[in-house]
Amino acid sequence: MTVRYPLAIERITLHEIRLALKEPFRISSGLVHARRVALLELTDAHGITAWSECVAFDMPNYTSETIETAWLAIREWLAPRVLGREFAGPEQVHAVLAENIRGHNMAKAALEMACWGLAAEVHGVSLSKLLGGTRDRVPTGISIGIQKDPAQLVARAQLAVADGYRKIKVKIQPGQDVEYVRAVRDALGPGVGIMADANSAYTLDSADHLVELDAFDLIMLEQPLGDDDLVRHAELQRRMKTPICLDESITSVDRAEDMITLKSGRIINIKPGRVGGFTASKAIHDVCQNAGVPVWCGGMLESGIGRAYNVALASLPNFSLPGDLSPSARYWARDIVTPEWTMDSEGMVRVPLDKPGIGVTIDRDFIDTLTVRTEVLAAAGRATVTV
Ligand code: OSB
Ligand code: MG
Repeated sequence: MTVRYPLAIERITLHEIRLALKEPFRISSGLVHARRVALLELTDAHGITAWSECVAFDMPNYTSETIETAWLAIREWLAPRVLGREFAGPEQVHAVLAENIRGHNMAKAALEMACWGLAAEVHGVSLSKLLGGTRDRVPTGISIGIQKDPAQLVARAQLAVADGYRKIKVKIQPGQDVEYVRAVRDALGPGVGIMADANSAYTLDSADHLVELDAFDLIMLEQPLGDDDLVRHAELQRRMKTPICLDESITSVDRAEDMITLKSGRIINIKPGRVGGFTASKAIHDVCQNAGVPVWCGGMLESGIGRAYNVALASLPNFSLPGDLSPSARYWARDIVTPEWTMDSEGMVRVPLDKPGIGVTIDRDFIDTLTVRTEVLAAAGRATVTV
Protein backbone atom coordinates (compact mmCIF):
# COMPACT_ATOMS: atom_id res chain seq x y z
CA MET A 1 0.00 0.00 0.00
CA THR A 2 1.33 3.48 -0.81
CA VAL A 3 0.38 6.56 1.16
CA ARG A 4 -1.68 9.37 -0.32
CA TYR A 5 1.15 11.85 0.10
CA PRO A 6 4.71 11.45 1.31
CA LEU A 7 5.20 11.02 5.04
CA ALA A 8 6.76 14.24 6.26
CA ILE A 9 7.44 14.36 10.01
CA GLU A 10 7.64 17.90 11.26
CA ARG A 11 7.92 17.35 15.00
CA ILE A 12 8.68 14.56 17.42
CA THR A 13 7.72 15.06 21.05
CA LEU A 14 9.23 12.68 23.59
CA HIS A 15 7.22 12.19 26.78
CA GLU A 16 8.47 10.21 29.74
CA ILE A 17 5.76 8.91 32.02
CA ARG A 18 5.72 6.75 35.17
CA LEU A 19 3.06 4.09 35.26
CA ALA A 20 2.78 1.99 38.42
CA LEU A 21 2.27 -1.74 37.86
CA LYS A 22 -0.52 -3.26 39.94
CA GLU A 23 2.08 -5.68 41.20
CA PRO A 24 5.84 -6.01 40.66
CA PHE A 25 6.97 -8.31 37.84
CA ARG A 26 10.02 -10.52 38.45
CA ILE A 27 12.09 -12.20 35.75
CA SER A 28 15.40 -14.03 36.25
CA SER A 29 17.41 -10.89 35.49
CA GLY A 30 15.49 -8.27 37.46
CA LEU A 31 12.36 -6.80 39.00
CA VAL A 32 10.06 -4.06 37.64
CA HIS A 33 7.87 -2.11 40.12
CA ALA A 34 6.79 0.85 38.07
CA ARG A 35 7.20 1.26 34.37
CA ARG A 36 9.15 4.28 33.15
CA VAL A 37 7.83 4.63 29.62
CA ALA A 38 9.09 6.83 26.80
CA LEU A 39 6.28 7.82 24.47
CA LEU A 40 6.78 9.38 21.05
CA GLU A 41 4.31 11.78 19.50
CA LEU A 42 4.87 12.39 15.81
CA THR A 43 3.28 15.33 14.05
CA ASP A 44 3.31 15.58 10.27
CA ALA A 45 3.23 18.58 7.97
CA HIS A 46 -0.61 18.44 7.94
CA GLY A 47 -0.92 18.40 11.72
CA ILE A 48 -1.81 14.70 11.88
CA THR A 49 -0.35 12.96 14.92
CA ALA A 50 0.55 9.41 15.89
CA TRP A 51 1.84 8.06 19.20
CA SER A 52 4.18 5.15 19.82
CA GLU A 53 5.96 3.60 22.79
CA CYS A 54 9.62 2.76 23.34
CA VAL A 55 9.75 -0.57 25.20
CA ALA A 56 13.21 -0.13 26.77
CA PHE A 57 13.35 -0.68 30.53
CA ASP A 58 15.00 1.33 33.26
CA MET A 59 17.95 -1.08 33.48
CA PRO A 60 19.89 -2.97 30.77
CA ASN A 61 18.89 -6.38 32.16
CA TYR A 62 16.81 -7.62 29.24
CA THR A 63 18.86 -6.15 26.37
CA SER A 64 21.61 -3.54 26.56
CA GLU A 65 19.20 -0.67 25.90
CA THR A 66 17.57 1.46 28.58
CA ILE A 67 15.11 4.31 28.49
CA GLU A 68 18.07 6.72 28.83
CA THR A 69 20.04 5.24 25.93
CA ALA A 70 16.92 5.20 23.77
CA TRP A 71 16.12 8.82 24.56
CA LEU A 72 19.69 9.80 23.68
CA ALA A 73 19.70 7.75 20.46
CA ILE A 74 16.41 9.23 19.32
CA ARG A 75 17.41 12.80 20.09
CA GLU A 76 20.98 12.71 18.79
CA TRP A 77 21.01 10.28 15.86
CA LEU A 78 17.62 8.93 14.85
CA ALA A 79 15.16 11.84 14.91
CA PRO A 80 17.47 14.05 12.78
CA ARG A 81 17.30 11.42 10.02
CA VAL A 82 13.52 11.51 9.91
CA LEU A 83 12.69 15.15 10.59
CA GLY A 84 12.23 17.33 7.54
CA ARG A 85 12.59 14.38 5.17
CA GLU A 86 9.95 12.77 2.96
CA PHE A 87 9.23 9.05 2.86
CA ALA A 88 7.02 7.44 0.21
CA GLY A 89 5.86 5.01 2.91
CA PRO A 90 6.71 3.66 6.38
CA GLU A 91 8.49 0.64 4.90
CA GLN A 92 11.30 3.01 3.85
CA VAL A 93 12.10 4.22 7.34
CA HIS A 94 13.89 1.12 8.65
CA ALA A 95 16.79 1.31 6.16
CA VAL A 96 17.30 5.01 6.83
CA LEU A 97 17.55 4.43 10.58
CA ALA A 98 19.75 1.33 10.18
CA GLU A 99 22.44 2.83 7.97
CA ASN A 100 25.67 3.07 9.95
CA ILE A 101 23.88 3.13 13.30
CA ARG A 102 24.47 -0.16 15.08
CA GLY A 103 22.08 -1.47 17.68
CA HIS A 104 19.61 0.80 19.52
CA ASN A 105 16.82 -1.35 18.13
CA MET A 106 14.20 -0.25 20.66
CA ALA A 107 14.92 3.39 19.92
CA LYS A 108 14.74 2.75 16.17
CA ALA A 109 11.57 0.71 16.58
CA ALA A 110 9.75 3.41 18.52
CA LEU A 111 10.35 5.85 15.70
CA GLU A 112 9.78 3.42 12.84
CA MET A 113 6.56 2.04 14.30
CA ALA A 114 5.25 5.55 14.91
CA CYS A 115 5.70 6.12 11.17
CA TRP A 116 3.53 3.05 10.50
CA GLY A 117 0.96 4.36 12.95
CA LEU A 118 1.02 7.74 11.26
CA ALA A 119 0.68 6.20 7.79
CA ALA A 120 -2.36 4.22 8.96
CA GLU A 121 -3.84 7.43 10.34
CA VAL A 122 -3.13 9.33 7.12
CA HIS A 123 -4.73 6.56 5.01
CA GLY A 124 -7.70 6.20 7.30
CA VAL A 125 -7.06 2.44 7.60
CA SER A 126 -6.36 0.25 10.60
CA LEU A 127 -2.73 -0.44 11.41
CA SER A 128 -3.47 -4.16 11.09
CA LYS A 129 -4.73 -3.70 7.54
CA LEU A 130 -1.73 -1.55 6.59
CA LEU A 131 0.60 -4.28 7.85
CA GLY A 132 -1.21 -7.08 6.03
CA GLY A 133 -2.99 -8.58 9.01
CA THR A 134 -5.50 -11.37 8.38
CA ARG A 135 -7.19 -11.88 11.76
CA ASP A 136 -9.92 -9.93 13.53
CA ARG A 137 -9.15 -11.51 16.93
CA VAL A 138 -5.82 -12.68 18.31
CA PRO A 139 -5.27 -15.37 20.96
CA THR A 140 -3.67 -14.27 24.20
CA GLY A 141 -1.34 -15.86 26.70
CA ILE A 142 -0.21 -14.64 30.10
CA SER A 143 3.34 -14.30 31.36
CA ILE A 144 3.51 -14.91 35.11
CA GLY A 145 6.54 -13.52 36.93
CA ILE A 146 8.64 -15.56 39.34
CA GLN A 147 6.68 -16.24 42.55
CA LYS A 148 8.02 -17.00 45.99
CA ASP A 149 6.91 -20.62 46.00
CA PRO A 150 5.21 -23.16 43.70
CA ALA A 151 1.85 -22.82 45.49
CA GLN A 152 1.71 -19.09 44.72
CA LEU A 153 2.52 -19.79 41.10
CA VAL A 154 -0.17 -22.47 40.88
CA ALA A 155 -2.76 -20.05 42.31
CA ARG A 156 -1.88 -17.45 39.65
CA ALA A 157 -1.91 -20.02 36.87
CA GLN A 158 -5.34 -21.31 37.92
CA LEU A 159 -6.76 -17.78 37.91
CA ALA A 160 -5.30 -17.21 34.46
CA VAL A 161 -6.90 -20.36 33.07
CA ALA A 162 -10.24 -19.27 34.58
CA ASP A 163 -9.82 -15.87 32.86
CA GLY A 164 -9.58 -17.66 29.51
CA TYR A 165 -5.88 -17.26 28.71
CA ARG A 166 -4.80 -19.59 25.90
CA LYS A 167 -1.21 -20.08 27.04
CA ILE A 168 0.34 -19.98 30.49
CA LYS A 169 3.96 -18.86 30.56
CA VAL A 170 5.89 -19.16 33.78
CA LYS A 171 9.14 -17.40 34.43
CA ILE A 172 11.90 -19.63 35.75
CA GLN A 173 15.43 -19.28 37.08
CA PRO A 174 17.96 -21.66 38.65
CA GLY A 175 16.48 -22.99 41.90
CA GLN A 176 12.94 -22.10 40.85
CA ASP A 177 12.36 -24.21 37.78
CA VAL A 178 11.56 -27.93 37.55
CA GLU A 179 9.52 -28.09 40.77
CA TYR A 180 7.60 -24.94 39.85
CA VAL A 181 6.75 -26.22 36.38
CA ARG A 182 5.81 -29.64 37.74
CA ALA A 183 3.44 -28.04 40.24
CA VAL A 184 1.73 -26.04 37.49
CA ARG A 185 1.37 -29.03 35.17
CA ASP A 186 0.00 -31.21 38.00
CA ALA A 187 -2.51 -28.54 39.00
CA LEU A 188 -3.71 -27.58 35.51
CA GLY A 189 -3.77 -31.06 33.99
CA PRO A 190 -2.64 -32.23 30.58
CA GLY A 191 -4.93 -30.11 28.37
CA VAL A 192 -3.54 -26.65 29.15
CA GLY A 193 -0.79 -25.04 27.07
CA ILE A 194 2.14 -24.25 29.36
CA MET A 195 5.59 -22.87 28.63
CA ALA A 196 8.57 -21.58 30.59
CA ASP A 197 10.81 -18.53 30.02
CA ALA A 198 14.29 -18.35 31.59
CA ASN A 199 15.46 -14.99 30.20
CA SER A 200 19.00 -16.31 29.66
CA ALA A 201 19.49 -17.55 33.23
CA TYR A 202 21.27 -20.85 32.42
CA THR A 203 24.45 -22.16 30.85
CA LEU A 204 24.98 -25.45 29.06
CA ASP A 205 26.29 -26.85 32.35
CA SER A 206 22.61 -27.07 33.34
CA ALA A 207 21.61 -29.02 30.23
CA ASP A 208 20.84 -32.27 32.09
CA HIS A 209 18.70 -30.35 34.56
CA LEU A 210 16.83 -28.50 31.80
CA VAL A 211 16.15 -31.81 30.01
CA GLU A 212 14.00 -32.72 33.06
CA LEU A 213 11.50 -30.15 31.76
CA ASP A 214 10.79 -32.54 28.86
CA ALA A 215 8.56 -34.47 31.28
CA PHE A 216 5.93 -31.69 31.36
CA ASP A 217 4.89 -31.49 27.70
CA LEU A 218 5.67 -27.77 27.46
CA ILE A 219 4.74 -25.93 24.25
CA MET A 220 8.24 -24.46 24.39
CA LEU A 221 11.13 -23.34 26.59
CA GLU A 222 11.97 -19.69 25.92
CA GLN A 223 15.54 -18.35 25.92
CA PRO A 224 17.25 -20.66 28.39
CA LEU A 225 20.83 -19.64 27.46
CA GLY A 226 22.85 -16.53 26.66
CA ASP A 227 21.11 -13.58 25.08
CA ASP A 228 23.45 -13.57 22.07
CA ASP A 229 24.12 -17.30 21.88
CA LEU A 230 22.90 -19.44 18.99
CA VAL A 231 25.56 -22.16 19.07
CA ARG A 232 24.90 -23.43 22.59
CA HIS A 233 21.14 -23.21 22.07
CA ALA A 234 21.63 -25.57 19.11
CA GLU A 235 23.49 -28.00 21.35
CA LEU A 236 20.74 -27.81 24.00
CA GLN A 237 18.00 -28.23 21.37
CA ARG A 238 19.71 -31.43 20.17
CA ARG A 239 19.43 -32.77 23.70
CA MET A 240 15.87 -31.61 24.45
CA LYS A 241 12.54 -32.79 23.13
CA THR A 242 10.82 -29.53 24.17
CA PRO A 243 11.01 -26.94 21.37
CA ILE A 244 13.29 -24.02 22.22
CA CYS A 245 11.89 -20.57 21.46
CA LEU A 246 14.31 -17.68 21.11
CA ASP A 247 13.51 -14.19 22.36
CA GLU A 248 16.58 -12.10 23.34
CA SER A 249 18.78 -13.81 20.70
CA ILE A 250 16.69 -12.72 17.72
CA THR A 251 17.59 -9.12 16.98
CA SER A 252 17.24 -9.12 13.17
CA VAL A 253 16.09 -11.18 10.22
CA ASP A 254 19.67 -12.46 9.87
CA ARG A 255 19.60 -13.89 13.40
CA ALA A 256 16.27 -15.56 12.61
CA GLU A 257 17.83 -17.17 9.54
CA ASP A 258 20.84 -18.22 11.64
CA MET A 259 18.55 -19.86 14.20
CA ILE A 260 16.88 -21.85 11.45
CA THR A 261 20.19 -22.84 9.80
CA LEU A 262 21.88 -23.80 13.07
CA LYS A 263 18.72 -25.41 14.53
CA SER A 264 19.13 -23.31 17.67
CA GLY A 265 15.38 -23.26 18.21
CA ARG A 266 12.06 -24.10 16.58
CA ILE A 267 9.90 -21.10 17.48
CA ILE A 268 10.49 -17.32 17.59
CA ASN A 269 9.06 -14.74 19.94
CA ILE A 270 8.88 -11.52 17.89
CA LYS A 271 8.94 -8.31 19.88
CA PRO A 272 8.97 -5.47 17.39
CA GLY A 273 10.99 -3.28 19.77
CA ARG A 274 13.77 -5.85 20.05
CA VAL A 275 14.19 -6.23 16.28
CA GLY A 276 14.03 -2.54 15.31
CA GLY A 277 10.39 -2.20 14.30
CA PHE A 278 7.71 -3.48 11.96
CA THR A 279 9.72 -3.85 8.74
CA ALA A 280 12.14 -6.19 10.50
CA SER A 281 9.25 -7.97 12.29
CA LYS A 282 7.49 -8.59 9.00
CA ALA A 283 10.71 -9.90 7.41
CA ILE A 284 11.24 -12.32 10.32
CA HIS A 285 7.59 -13.35 10.11
CA ASP A 286 8.01 -14.14 6.39
CA VAL A 287 11.29 -16.04 6.78
CA CYS A 288 9.75 -18.13 9.55
CA GLN A 289 6.57 -18.74 7.58
CA ASN A 290 8.57 -20.06 4.63
CA ALA A 291 10.59 -22.31 6.94
CA GLY A 292 7.56 -23.65 8.82
CA VAL A 293 8.65 -21.96 12.06
CA PRO A 294 5.74 -20.57 14.13
CA VAL A 295 6.07 -17.11 15.65
CA TRP A 296 4.19 -15.28 18.40
CA CYS A 297 4.19 -11.73 19.69
CA GLY A 298 6.07 -11.16 22.95
CA GLY A 299 5.36 -8.42 25.47
CA MET A 300 7.41 -5.83 27.33
CA LEU A 301 4.83 -4.78 29.94
CA GLU A 302 3.57 -2.22 27.44
CA SER A 303 1.04 0.49 28.05
CA GLY A 304 -2.04 0.56 25.86
CA ILE A 305 -0.08 2.39 23.15
CA GLY A 306 2.54 -0.33 22.75
CA ARG A 307 -0.24 -2.91 23.00
CA ALA A 308 -1.97 -1.41 19.94
CA TYR A 309 1.12 -2.02 17.82
CA ASN A 310 1.58 -5.56 19.15
CA VAL A 311 -2.04 -6.52 18.52
CA ALA A 312 -1.79 -5.24 14.93
CA LEU A 313 1.40 -7.25 14.38
CA ALA A 314 -0.10 -10.37 15.93
CA SER A 315 -2.90 -10.26 13.34
CA LEU A 316 -0.42 -11.42 10.64
CA PRO A 317 -0.99 -15.02 9.47
CA ASN A 318 2.10 -16.79 10.87
CA PHE A 319 1.48 -15.50 14.42
CA SER A 320 0.01 -18.91 15.09
CA LEU A 321 0.67 -19.16 18.83
CA PRO A 322 -0.92 -16.96 21.54
CA GLY A 323 0.99 -13.72 22.21
CA ASP A 324 1.86 -12.07 25.53
CA LEU A 325 -0.96 -9.57 24.97
CA SER A 326 -2.65 -9.36 28.37
CA PRO A 327 -5.41 -6.76 28.73
CA SER A 328 -4.77 -3.35 30.31
CA ALA A 329 -6.35 -4.23 33.65
CA ARG A 330 -3.80 -6.95 34.27
CA TYR A 331 -1.02 -4.36 34.57
CA TRP A 332 -2.50 -0.96 35.36
CA ALA A 333 -5.16 0.61 37.58
CA ARG A 334 -5.87 2.87 34.60
CA ASP A 335 -4.38 2.70 31.10
CA ILE A 336 -3.39 5.70 28.97
CA VAL A 337 -5.73 4.85 26.09
CA THR A 338 -9.48 4.51 25.61
CA PRO A 339 -11.01 2.11 25.30
CA GLU A 340 -8.65 0.03 27.43
CA TRP A 341 -7.53 -3.30 25.97
CA THR A 342 -9.71 -6.20 27.02
CA MET A 343 -9.76 -9.95 26.49
CA ASP A 344 -12.91 -12.05 26.07
CA SER A 345 -13.64 -15.24 28.03
CA GLU A 346 -12.08 -17.28 25.21
CA GLY A 347 -8.77 -15.49 25.66
CA MET A 348 -9.09 -13.43 22.49
CA VAL A 349 -8.27 -9.76 21.96
CA ARG A 350 -10.21 -7.98 19.25
CA VAL A 351 -8.20 -6.26 16.50
CA PRO A 352 -9.74 -2.79 16.04
CA LEU A 353 -10.15 -3.12 12.26
CA ASP A 354 -13.04 -0.68 12.24
CA LYS A 355 -10.91 2.25 13.41
CA PRO A 356 -8.21 4.15 11.50
CA GLY A 357 -4.66 4.28 12.84
CA ILE A 358 -3.71 2.37 15.99
CA GLY A 359 -7.36 1.92 16.94
CA VAL A 360 -7.39 3.48 20.40
CA THR A 361 -7.63 7.08 21.60
CA ILE A 362 -4.72 8.60 23.50
CA ASP A 363 -5.78 9.89 26.93
CA ARG A 364 -3.70 13.06 26.72
CA ASP A 365 -4.97 14.58 29.96
CA PHE A 366 -4.06 11.48 31.91
CA ILE A 367 -0.67 11.27 30.19
CA ASP A 368 0.00 14.89 31.19
CA THR A 369 -0.56 14.02 34.84
CA LEU A 370 1.94 11.12 34.57
CA THR A 371 4.62 13.03 32.66
CA VAL A 372 8.01 13.67 34.26
CA ARG A 373 9.94 14.86 31.20
CA THR A 374 9.11 16.24 27.76
CA GLU A 375 11.40 17.12 24.88
CA VAL A 376 10.37 18.55 21.53
CA LEU A 377 12.49 17.71 18.50
CA ALA A 378 11.95 19.64 15.28
CA ALA A 379 13.79 19.92 12.00
CA ALA A 380 14.88 23.50 12.49
CA GLY A 381 16.81 23.28 15.74
CA ARG A 382 15.30 21.84 18.87
CA ALA A 383 13.63 23.05 21.98
CA THR A 384 13.78 21.28 25.29
CA VAL A 385 11.02 21.57 27.82
CA THR A 386 11.36 19.81 31.13
CA VAL A 387 8.40 19.57 33.47
O1 OSB B 1 11.06 -12.27 28.26
O2 OSB B 1 9.14 -11.95 27.45
C1 OSB B 1 10.01 -11.64 28.26
C2 OSB B 1 8.70 -9.01 30.70
C3 OSB B 1 9.83 -8.30 30.92
C4 OSB B 1 11.00 -8.67 30.28
C5 OSB B 1 11.03 -9.77 29.45
C6 OSB B 1 9.88 -10.50 29.23
C7 OSB B 1 8.70 -10.12 29.87
C8 OSB B 1 7.45 -10.81 29.76
C9 OSB B 1 6.22 -9.95 29.93
O3 OSB B 1 7.35 -12.01 29.62
C10 OSB B 1 5.12 -10.24 29.02
C11 OSB B 1 4.06 -9.16 29.11
O4 OSB B 1 4.29 -8.02 28.61
O5 OSB B 1 3.00 -9.44 29.65
MG1 MG C 1 11.08 -13.84 26.93
